[in-house]
Amino acid sequence: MKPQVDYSLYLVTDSTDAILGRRDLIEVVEQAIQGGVTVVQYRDKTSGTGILVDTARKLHRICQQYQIPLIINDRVDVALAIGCEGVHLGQDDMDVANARTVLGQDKIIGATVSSIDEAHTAVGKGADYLGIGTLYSTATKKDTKNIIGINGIRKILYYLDHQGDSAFKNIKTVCIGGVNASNLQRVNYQLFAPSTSESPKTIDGVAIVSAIMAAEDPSEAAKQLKELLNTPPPFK
Ligand code: TZP
Ligand code: MG
Repeated sequence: MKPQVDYSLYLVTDSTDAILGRRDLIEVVEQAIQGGVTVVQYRDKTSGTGILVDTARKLHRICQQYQIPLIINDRVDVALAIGCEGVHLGQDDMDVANARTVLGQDKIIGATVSSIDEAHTAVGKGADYLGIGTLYSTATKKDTKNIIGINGIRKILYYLDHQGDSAFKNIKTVCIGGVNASNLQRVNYQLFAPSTSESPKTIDGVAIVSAIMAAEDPSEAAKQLKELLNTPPPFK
C-alpha cells in the first residue's frame, strides 16, 4: 500500500562541501529527523551509482527506524534497487508515467514543476505530489531558471483548485527554494493559509536543504522550523 506522507517539513539532502562539509550525511539526516523532519529526499548530484545505492540503503535504514519515508532524487533505478518509498523527478528526468510503470502504484512519485503547464502534465501522468518552485533564489541550486515567488506558486495552486478532476484538487504540494527560519512564517501565512474561499488550496509543506543541512545543529534547526510552522504569524 502507498504510505500516507506528512509533507510538512520535507528535508532534501545535499552532500557538497558547501553544505555538508566534512560531516557524515547519515548522521546529519538522523539529527534532522530527531528534530522533526517528516520526509527525507536523498539528493546527490555527484556520487556514482555504487555510492548512491550504498548511501541510499543506509539512509533508508535510518528512515525506517523513525518511520519516515525516503524519496530518491532523479534515480528510479536506485529507488527500485533499495525498495524505498519513492522518487522525485525533475523536468529532465524519467517521465512520471514511465516511472509509474517501473515502480508500480504503491510508490510515491514527486515531480518538480515551475508552471501551470508542468503541473498539469505531472498530475495528469499520475504524480503523487508536486515540488513547486523555485520560490526564492538560493545558493544551493544556482542554475534555477524559474524563480516564481509566492505569486507564481499561488497561481499554480489556484489552477489546480479549479480543475474538474479531483486528482488536481487533491494533489499534495510542497514549495522549494530559499525557505529558512527568517521567512518561514511569511511563507506559512501566504501559502498555508487558504487564500480565499474561492481558492482554498494551500501547500502541504516546505522542502528545505540548507536551512537544515548546513546548520551547525541540524536537529535544533529542524525543531525551530517545525515550531515556526506551527506558530501563527504575528502579521497579516
Ligand atoms: N530545487 C529548486 S530550489 C532547490 C532545489 C533542489 C534547492 C533549495 O535549497 P535551499 O537551500 O532550501 O534553498
Ligand atoms: Mg532531477
